[in-house]
Amino acid sequence: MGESNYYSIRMHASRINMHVSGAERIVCAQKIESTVSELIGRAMRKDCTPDRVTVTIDDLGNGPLRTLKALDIITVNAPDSSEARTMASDILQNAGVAENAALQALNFLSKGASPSGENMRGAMIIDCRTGERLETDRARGVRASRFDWSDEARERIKKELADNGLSHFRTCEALALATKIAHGPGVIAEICWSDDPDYTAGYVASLKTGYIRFPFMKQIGNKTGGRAIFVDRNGFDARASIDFLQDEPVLIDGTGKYNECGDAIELRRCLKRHSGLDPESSDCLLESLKKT
Ligand code: WAQ
Ligand code: MG
Repeated sequence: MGESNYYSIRMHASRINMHVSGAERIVCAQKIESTVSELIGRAMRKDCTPDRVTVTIDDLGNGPLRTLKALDIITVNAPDSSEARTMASDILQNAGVAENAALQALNFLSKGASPSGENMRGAMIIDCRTGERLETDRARGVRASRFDWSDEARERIKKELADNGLSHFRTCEALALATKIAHGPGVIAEICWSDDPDYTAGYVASLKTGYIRFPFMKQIGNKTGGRAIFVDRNGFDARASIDFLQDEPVLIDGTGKYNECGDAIELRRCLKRHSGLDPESSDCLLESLKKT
């Protein structure tokens, strides 16, 4: 393993063949050992002690690593999950998803998107016009992998989030994941909420809107969650897109801005104004929010 290389380190913990926790990092050679022990610590700290923990270390070679700036964040303070999901659907439509496709995704996510009615391990891939599911394995879906914050960007985002009352590790991780997914070839938008019954937050993300989080995307105690990635099949190369999501290493080395939005009326006004703006500008939604 060469000195100047980056390494992908992935941890997976299970109990009786059931997933308990997982995490991944991209680090330089000097940080391999400390990162491995940090990830093992995280695997063992769970209230549900795993009976198997695997750690995989892959040399990513010494080629240049793709770097990305994190999406901007907007917290929308919708009071409950039904309002949050309605607003999420509006945002998806603003990002280019057909109403029917957005509703299909919400429907699958609410009832458990795997054929058994359980949660999937990864994400659904959904045609943004027709709502068709395109992933070949409907239980596993597609898992985005090989992304991480640079040390500096991680410190900055952690502080920015903590200053706004968001200190749960999930927010930081989901933002990194959503940033990678949003940059996927053919990707239009993503929607997600956690399968953890104690974690009610979810988000809609796209290059156009940034990361729009809702503190209450489901009711507390609800064990159903998942992810849907909407793609535009015009000129779409499914292989290239899935290869990017699963395999291309990405380091997030820049942070975006943070803002809050009070209610549906404010968000609608802002989305309406926004739909006339340059779709290539990733922070224009945030900008138009400041003007409301
Ligand atoms: N790639 C694709 N899909 C995934 C991945 C992945 N790497 N990891 C999880 N999923 C899917 C899978 O279906 C899970 O059931 C579902 O997503 C939820 O995963 O405060 O914690 O790890 O702003 O439970 C969002 C809000 C939290 C964070 C998301 O997801 C915030 C979360 P979880
Ligand atoms: Mg989970």
